[in-house]
Amino acid sequence: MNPCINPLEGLVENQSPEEKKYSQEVHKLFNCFKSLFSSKPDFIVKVPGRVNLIGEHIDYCRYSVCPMALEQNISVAFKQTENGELNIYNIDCQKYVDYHSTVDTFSINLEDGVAPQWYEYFLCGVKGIQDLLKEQGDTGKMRGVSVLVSGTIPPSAGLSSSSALVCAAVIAVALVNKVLLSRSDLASLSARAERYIGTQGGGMDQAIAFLASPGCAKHIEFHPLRSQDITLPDDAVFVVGQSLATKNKAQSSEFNTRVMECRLGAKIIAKKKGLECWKDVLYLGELQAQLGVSLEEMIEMTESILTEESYSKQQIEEILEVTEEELNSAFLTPNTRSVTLFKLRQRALHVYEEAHRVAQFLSVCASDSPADSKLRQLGNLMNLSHASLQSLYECSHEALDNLVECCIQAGSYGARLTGAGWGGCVVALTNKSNADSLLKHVEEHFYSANANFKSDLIFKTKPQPGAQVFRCD
Ligand code: ADP
Ligand code: NG1
Ligand code: MG
Repeated sequence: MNPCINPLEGLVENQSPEEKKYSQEVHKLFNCFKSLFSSKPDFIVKVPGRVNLIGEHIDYCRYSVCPMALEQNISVAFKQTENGELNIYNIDCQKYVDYHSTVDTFSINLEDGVAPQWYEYFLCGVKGIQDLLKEQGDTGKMRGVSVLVSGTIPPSAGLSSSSALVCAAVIAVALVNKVLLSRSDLASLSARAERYIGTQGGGMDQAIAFLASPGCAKHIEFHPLRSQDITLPDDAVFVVGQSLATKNKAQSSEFNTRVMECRLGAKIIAKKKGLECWKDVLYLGELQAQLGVSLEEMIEMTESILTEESYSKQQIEEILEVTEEELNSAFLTPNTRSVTLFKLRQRALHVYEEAHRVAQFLSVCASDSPADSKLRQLGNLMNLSHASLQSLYECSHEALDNLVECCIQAGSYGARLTGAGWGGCVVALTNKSNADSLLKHVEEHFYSANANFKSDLIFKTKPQPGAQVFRCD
């Protein structure tokens, strides 16, 4: 059983230098909150960003993933309000405008092709707790919050700034409403809540935000949500670098199109294999479980059943024996209804092969091979993952490919895009003795041509704990 978020965990004395560094951030946020609201916050919550080592675009197919939590985080100072008021401010008020509403009147307004407002990610968390209170038959008035948000996760860079913000909102609204949930339940609720922003994510980001442990990566499985420490080779160092291309996932339909392609591929294979429940099958992982076969067999089946390069909407309607209206309303999201061509084989092959790579990654970590051989095998799996995201899943970006290549030139065992892609970050595996020279090489060869180098563009990861709550006495 995972411990509950403990609101009584105070700002401790005798902190390590690392904690003191954070403590300065906390004090800055605390003081800004005091001057903004003329009273101190009740709590400050800190939620980490994450990097996924392997297992990309498979969480929403119910396959497991291997993320770790980062030092970069979203921190939110907050206090309960009277009359259900919501006052949402950002410390970077030049970039992020404030928002005022109430728990009864707020709304999340999604518009095709337009990035959501930043505070709408916070509102997703409010809505998540509101749904829970309704489900529980709570008829009392929901309490509101005044919040001040600050963040160090580069936004739209695949390190999960959006989920850190949603999870922080869930914690804040849960605490002022005296809702006590386990970390696993908070993660699942936050994953559902973030879907109000329009993206149909699988839950990896919210899971690691709550279930991370310091010093290690986690193997996260879904349905039901479970997590286990991954013992990485002692000498392994994971480096994360920004490609400098960004992508807001809720602005375009690409992320959801991938989710729908996986869903439609699963349904078609299920129907062609004669599964009675084919109409209910939503996930490629669920399909494998229903058929009771290995990942290798799923790969062969995908190749023999999904033979077309791409499928038109009409072809899919004919195969599934549904009308366009049924396809739109029962299977597709609002922002994927106008998609005309779906690449079902390529997406399903990526998913089954990537799920297989996750299993191989874990078995290499658990093996007693010599350290250097382990690093080579893990690096190779990361390279294969990137190649698959590039060619089968088509979610890479020229800047990501160049940065991956640059890391390999710098002696990395392997490198890949991390997070959803189409921009964002790369994660590269190296060893302790090569790590600094890799950073220098990438600074000189990638960033010198692209940007004024700042040391936070590329960094060695130090896995952090999951969400923490500090009480402000
Ligand atoms: P990511 O890969 O970082 O999760 P998304 O596109 O999913 O990228 O979400 C990025 C969005 O999250 C930003 O456009 C912004 O609206 C919101 N966001 C991220 N960080 C902050 C922050 N520090 N303050 C306010 N909003 C933020
Ligand atoms: P980012 O990189 O945060 O947009 C997204 C999804 C994850 C997962 C990865 C790809 C959300 C909130 N996050 O992450 O669930 O599918 O892409 O592996 O939708
Ligand atoms: Mg995101």
